[in-house]
Amino acid sequence: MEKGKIFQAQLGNAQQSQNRPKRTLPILYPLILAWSLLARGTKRIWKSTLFYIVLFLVIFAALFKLANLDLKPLPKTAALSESGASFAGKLNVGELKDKIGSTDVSTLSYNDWALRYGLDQSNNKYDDDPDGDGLANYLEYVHMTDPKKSDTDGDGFSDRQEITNGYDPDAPGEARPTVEISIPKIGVGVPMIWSKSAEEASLQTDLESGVVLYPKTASPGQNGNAVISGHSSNYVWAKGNYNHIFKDLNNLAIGDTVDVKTIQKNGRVIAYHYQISGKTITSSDDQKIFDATPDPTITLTTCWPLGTNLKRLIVKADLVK
Ligand SMILES: [Ca+2]
Ligand SMILES: [Ca+2]
Ligand SMILES: [Ca+2]
Repeated sequence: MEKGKIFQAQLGNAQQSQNRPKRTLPILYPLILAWSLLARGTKRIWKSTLFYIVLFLVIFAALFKLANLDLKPLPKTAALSESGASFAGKLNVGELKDKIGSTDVSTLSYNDWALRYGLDQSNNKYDDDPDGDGLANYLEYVHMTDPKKSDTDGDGFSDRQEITNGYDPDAPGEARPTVEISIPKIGVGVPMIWSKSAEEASLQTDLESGVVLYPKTASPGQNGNAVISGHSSNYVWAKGNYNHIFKDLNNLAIGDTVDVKTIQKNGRVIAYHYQISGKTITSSDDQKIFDATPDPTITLTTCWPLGTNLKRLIVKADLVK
């Protein structure tokens, strides 16, 4: 081959390789280098500084990971179905999880908790109520209240009274747990505001910060009908970030889920799961939406049709037991 052609051929190869995209991740460079040194099979590589650096890094990473493993996490979340709290008979681990309605609560942490308060840890004590506050031990555990003290925060109201009425049992006074409502199907994730007044002006102010729970209706997770209202539309100049939060409520169907999370001051997060049981459209002054229910239910309401306040769209959901 002529010299000129060889040069052209080399140039061609060089251009080809320049055009090839470089896809190797920078993080892989030390590994590739170490591998290529190993592949040569020469004894020198065992003396190579690079090899020891890589070896050191691998051992360091493994030890770091091992040191940071949390082998016994104490779960802070629990799902709960509180209605029908009278259970009898001997219980085992599976039954405790069934009662709490969750698989993410370990019996280890229940036992740790029981130990802290000097409770009998045997399996048939979940339903005991040594402090007589009406709250079984497993519910005291769920709320992280004192199973041997009827009024954990010492504010004059028993743990059971506070929980039933939507107050934080482990924070004195009229403290409320923080509540978040999520409806995955329609992409809703919104704070729930404990409205103190059903006056229109007051409700409108509360609606600037989320959806509102009407006063004197049930608390989320507890027996009764919790009536929760949110905007489907509002004036373009209206304040707040939740002016269209319930615009897709009509897309919900029976069986869809509504999740309600209550967060207590002591860090305890309790998740209640509801399922849509019905949907209807009614007049804007229909008081039936406030009808009491014996079991824990939620009534979600919003103005309907979209862009008007002529009627009300009502979606009902029942607590999953
Ligand atoms: Ca109790
Ligand atoms: Ca108690
Ligand atoms: Ca109390």
